[in-house]
Amino acid sequence: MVETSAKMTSHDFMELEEHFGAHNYHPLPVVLAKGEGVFMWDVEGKRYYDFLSAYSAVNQGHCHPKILKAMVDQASTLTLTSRAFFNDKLGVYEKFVTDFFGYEKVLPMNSGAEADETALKLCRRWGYDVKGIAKDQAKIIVCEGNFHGRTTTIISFSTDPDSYSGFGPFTPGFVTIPYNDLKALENALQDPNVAGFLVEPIQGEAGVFVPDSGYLSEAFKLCKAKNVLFIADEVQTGIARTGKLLACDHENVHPDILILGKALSGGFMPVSAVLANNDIMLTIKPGEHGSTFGGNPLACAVAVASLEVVRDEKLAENAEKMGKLFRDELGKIKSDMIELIRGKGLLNAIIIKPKNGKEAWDVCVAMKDNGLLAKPTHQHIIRFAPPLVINEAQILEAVEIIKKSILQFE
Ligand code: IF1
Repeated sequence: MVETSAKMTSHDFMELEEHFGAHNYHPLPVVLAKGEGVFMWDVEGKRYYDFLSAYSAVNQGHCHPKILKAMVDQASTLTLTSRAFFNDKLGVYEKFVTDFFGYEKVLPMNSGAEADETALKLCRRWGYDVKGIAKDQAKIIVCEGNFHGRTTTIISFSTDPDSYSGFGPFTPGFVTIPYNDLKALENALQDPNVAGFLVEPIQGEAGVFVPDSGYLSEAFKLCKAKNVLFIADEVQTGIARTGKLLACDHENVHPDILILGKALSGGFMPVSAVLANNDIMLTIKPGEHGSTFGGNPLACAVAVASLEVVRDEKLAENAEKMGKLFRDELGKIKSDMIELIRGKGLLNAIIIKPKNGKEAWDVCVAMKDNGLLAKPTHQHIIRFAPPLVINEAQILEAVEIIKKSILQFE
């Protein structure tokens, strides 16, 4: 029996999740109750730097007042109509977001995985209707180490056994090539049934794997030469995280299909989007795709406010500057546990070399105790992705916490 009362401790809340929640996560032992800007507070009132930002969903900082106001105003006016009717927020948002990213059309969804699924369906449809691929023969090229979400089709082309094992049978029609390998892409593109190439501009789950400079622009060119759609999953890398509005902007690539999620709502609610031009987007006709919540007025109001914050507070510029400072300062820490520091803007990671049996998880627990939250990926990598509103003094203080935590194991 689990008691619930006003005096509940972190331990009690963790026990509740253990008892009543599915065991599909293994969180750090911290129970958060409040967030503001770059900080979060636990149930006992201890303050932490947030160096995960909910996997880059909270780029604008926790509970940003401008997004909060847009949300509360809209929530007290109209939240959901379904797409059976028009609403007075959707078109306004659609004009705003297509202008913002430079596309003719947007298709609104909710989660990142849904937007990826939408992009895959859209790509296949374009492959049949425009490119002329024979029925059910379309292929989409994907990369080893990819992460695009948890749906059955998406895990069908995951190369991570944790993601796909025991969940088959799988969706066919995907061709896997190594990431950051242009020769492999060129070879795979020889097949005339290829309709698209789906790629993360930086691989997040793979451990913030930054491809060689020139990879994205060359890959885009190779796709164009074979009339294949270049589809960028910027769910994690997009919306100022890497120091530009989009990670593809670093190489002046304008994807044929752009997938956004996470920070499109500043962390307030699930809002995702697929952007493309008319020749692609209009291949899907009424009744052929949709979602109850996609394009709801609340999401539209929140998304407009979230993007205005990114623009008005120059978050891409700040991410670029603070990211440089962060990597420079991290580089000064003298510890043989730090094997490598990599990243772009404020999407960074360190690779941890285990020492005396202590690995990335132990470093994250030590950082938590010292007041900074980050999460290991793949045992030996720690991702560092604070909200993009972070300032210089905060970066320096955070690096001190990281340093102190790593040096604990010397
Ligand atoms: C979890 C990772 C990050 C994504 C890209 C689509 C989606 C994601 C590039 C799906 C989601 C998440 C989900 C989160 C952990 C996380 C993650 F470690 F698994 F890889 F961010 F780095 N495309 N990424 O990164 O978006 O459907 O979740 O809204 O707990 O699974 P979603």
